[in-house]
Amino acid sequence: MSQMNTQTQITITRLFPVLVVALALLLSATAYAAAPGVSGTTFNLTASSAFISQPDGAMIYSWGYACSGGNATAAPFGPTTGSACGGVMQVPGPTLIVTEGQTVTVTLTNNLPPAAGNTSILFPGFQVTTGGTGVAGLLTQEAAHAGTVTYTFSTTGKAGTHAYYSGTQGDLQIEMGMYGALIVLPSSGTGCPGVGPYSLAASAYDDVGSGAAAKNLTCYDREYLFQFSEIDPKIHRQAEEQAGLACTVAAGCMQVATEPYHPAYFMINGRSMPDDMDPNYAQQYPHQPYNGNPHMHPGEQVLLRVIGTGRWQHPFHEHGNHVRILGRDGNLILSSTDATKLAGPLLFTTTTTPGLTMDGIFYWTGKGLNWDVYGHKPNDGSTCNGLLNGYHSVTTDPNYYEWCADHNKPLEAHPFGNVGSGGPVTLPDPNILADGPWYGGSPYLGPDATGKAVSPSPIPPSGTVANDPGSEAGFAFMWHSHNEREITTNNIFPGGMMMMMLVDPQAYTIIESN
Ligand SMILES: [Cu+2]
Repeated sequence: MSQMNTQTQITITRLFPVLVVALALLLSATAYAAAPGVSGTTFNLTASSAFISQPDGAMIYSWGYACSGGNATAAPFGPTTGSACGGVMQVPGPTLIVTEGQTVTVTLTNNLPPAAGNTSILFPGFQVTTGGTGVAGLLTQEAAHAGTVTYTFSTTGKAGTHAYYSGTQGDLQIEMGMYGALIVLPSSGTGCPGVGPYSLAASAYDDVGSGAAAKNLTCYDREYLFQFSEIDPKIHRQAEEQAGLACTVAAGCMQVATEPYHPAYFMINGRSMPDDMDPNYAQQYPHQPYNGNPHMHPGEQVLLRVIGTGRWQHPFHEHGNHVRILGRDGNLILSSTDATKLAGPLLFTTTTTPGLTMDGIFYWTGKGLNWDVYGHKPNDGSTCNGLLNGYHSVTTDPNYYEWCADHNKPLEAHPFGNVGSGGPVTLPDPNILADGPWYGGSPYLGPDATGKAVSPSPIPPSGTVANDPGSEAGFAFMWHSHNEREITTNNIFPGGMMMMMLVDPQAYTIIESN
């Protein structure tokens, strides 16, 4: 894809259960999107096999982790049926959400086929003890077939996003799906509430400094976790064919060639596009519960937690803006006392090497685009009260956080006249547009954007799609790997490592659980 800002007005109408909408409205004052996962301090993970699905219909034999037991609970939201810790193998493994300062215990049970041999988990960056459990392995204590091993570590000073993955035969076991994320929430992120135009809900790291000088530079409104990985189906097929071999050897009895490496599936949180746009815990992906479906309102601070898993670099590009990096591998790179480190570097692509994690902030406001993205025209009665450093400050208005310097600069008026009469936006002929109802034909953001796209043949025709405030009509920014081999599914474009960041108007309530 080009590196231009591709702004496409889309109109999506979704039906949500009334209860879910009502609940979201109830919680909207304080709710923010957090990564789905399981919280607690004690986790029971079981390594086991299952088939995960791909958009081309392939079912890929994989290994992963299931969590079980009553110790961990879903946070902040779980599946619509059953438990987020219901003993079902998943790829990626359960996202473990803990609070800094806690001591975490993870007990791993090895229910992989005997032919797979031993398995283990590494928690890079942590001082792990095993208390003599398990059997000795190359990198850590391992669980033999049907056996267990227990890992214990302190999270003191470890706020941020961390990876976990198999420490045994990594070229095979990580490829097969044995990886996941550990999110350590900070214990002293006190500087956030009330800061900025939105009531920033949380922080990725602790305050920097102390007392009156304490500052938090990592506050955010919304939070998304993306784990990038790939699959070479030939490796998985070999493992599947040998899974039934009788074996009592620690190293396993499989002969699987992991080179040469020719991955065909490229995934975000275990799913390829378009499956990654379906809801979290969607029933059609029982072993791939997490999606890649970010949403935001203009002006919100969106925390991206990014982990490179698998073997390739994943130069992921977030269209719409650069990502401001806060930390890598759970190490904060900001300082409130060093003026050169108040903000992190802006990355065009959040390129992850295998095992690398990043925390960064994505921000989008429409500032400086030189047109009024809300479609206001002079004398139409709309207002822009720029008390917030130039942004419209009335939180209940649909154009909350509009950049006031661009207020009343509609595309129709500036500089070419009406869009439909040869302005800068050329509307496609509705007769040749297969997905007409998906394309609003409007360069405007907002619940009544369709009506503002004045043209002889607006798409869809003005008035035929009711963009009421409850329906979704926003800007879609394609987020995708810039290794464009990775935006295919089994050699078919488009697919793979791709998703849409939907910038929704203020009037649209973002459903956090989706
Ligand atoms: Cu692109």
